[in-house]
Amino acid sequence: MNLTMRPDLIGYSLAAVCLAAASSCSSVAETPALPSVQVPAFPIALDGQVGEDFTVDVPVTGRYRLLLDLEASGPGTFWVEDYIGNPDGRTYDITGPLAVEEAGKRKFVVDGSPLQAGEHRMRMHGSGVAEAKSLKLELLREHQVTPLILEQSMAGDDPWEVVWADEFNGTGLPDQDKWTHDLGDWGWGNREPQYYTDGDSKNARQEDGVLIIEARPGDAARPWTSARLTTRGKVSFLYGRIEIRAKVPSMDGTWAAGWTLGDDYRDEVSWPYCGEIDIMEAVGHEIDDESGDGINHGSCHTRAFYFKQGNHISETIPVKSMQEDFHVYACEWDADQVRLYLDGVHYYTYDQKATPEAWPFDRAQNLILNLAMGGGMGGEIDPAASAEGAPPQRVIVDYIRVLDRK
Ligand SMILES: [Ca+2]
Repeated sequence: MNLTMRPDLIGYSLAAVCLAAASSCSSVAETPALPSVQVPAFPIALDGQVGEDFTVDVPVTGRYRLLLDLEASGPGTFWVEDYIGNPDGRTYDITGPLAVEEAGKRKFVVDGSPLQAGEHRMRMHGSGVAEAKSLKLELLREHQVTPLILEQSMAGDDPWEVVWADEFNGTGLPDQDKWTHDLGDWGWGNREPQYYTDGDSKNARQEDGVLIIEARPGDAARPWTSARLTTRGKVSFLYGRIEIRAKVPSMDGTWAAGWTLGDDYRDEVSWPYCGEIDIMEAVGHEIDDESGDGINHGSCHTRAFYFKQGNHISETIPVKSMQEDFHVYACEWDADQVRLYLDGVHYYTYDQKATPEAWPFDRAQNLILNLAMGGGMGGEIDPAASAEGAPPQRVIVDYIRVLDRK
């Protein structure tokens, strides 16, 4: 393993310490207001046919809250598209569907849309007749460059050695030295309905030696809450063996995942250029409720090969009793290949290296653990999941480890 401190971040920790010191004696110091943007192009008329374009100057790269005031003439569904006219022909939905049931005024609040600094051409879309009165963007959290990269040796024959791990032997919230929470409900690129909370132990906690990520039914504003943990902003990895020992839920609509995402990710336009490795990916509608038998999906997504253009390279492997029994979902990633394993059985290889668009895996990736609901892959959520007395929908992770060998 090699340690790399990013040269541009030397002094970063010191600055953070100074900020912390300033705020601790803060009877005089004030927390600076986070940037926000009131978009001047509004109001915008929507007639159910043609979306209107507008321009937003995003001040800093980070996650934003979008506040939209809308006056509708009747039922309809509205959403905001980013990167109009992008050259790769893709559609970037940064709000998910905003549904109006009847005529009247509505205020929508969407948290967490990741946006890069700079000028964005956006478009309002609507399936109904309405006037969008105003749109405001408020920075929730500035993007944090990951300060530490661990590079693993994959060359030798020695036994595997753990270089980084979370065994989840603590209690309460996940270890804040290892994880940050992605927050919000912007749809996560897949029109997923869950709100990912930040620092709520109901959705993510350590307990009895495991991490529990729990999706919970909520209210009309937040029909589901859950959690998505990432090592981004703390530590990321270049090569290595990654092991996730976990149980996943079988309820229809659940979508459990343990995966990596490239450090280059800033917002949806930087995906899948940044690369993604899906090590554990299981959806409830493919798991038998009685036996718990189902399948795991192993995939890599790159700009050359990814699911939205239908050519991603993916394999499935049957898994017994996924809900009741722990299984080890693993990845071995070196300079030439990404290989995936289920309980030690090799079932997947990605070795496309012809172009940088096919092989972003020479750059660091961070780890993510999450439980989504619905969306493109999770599918329709079983109403029984939110019924009174329904069993909790949980991903249970015994450990996640990164290993190398000399
Ligand atoms: Ca454990």
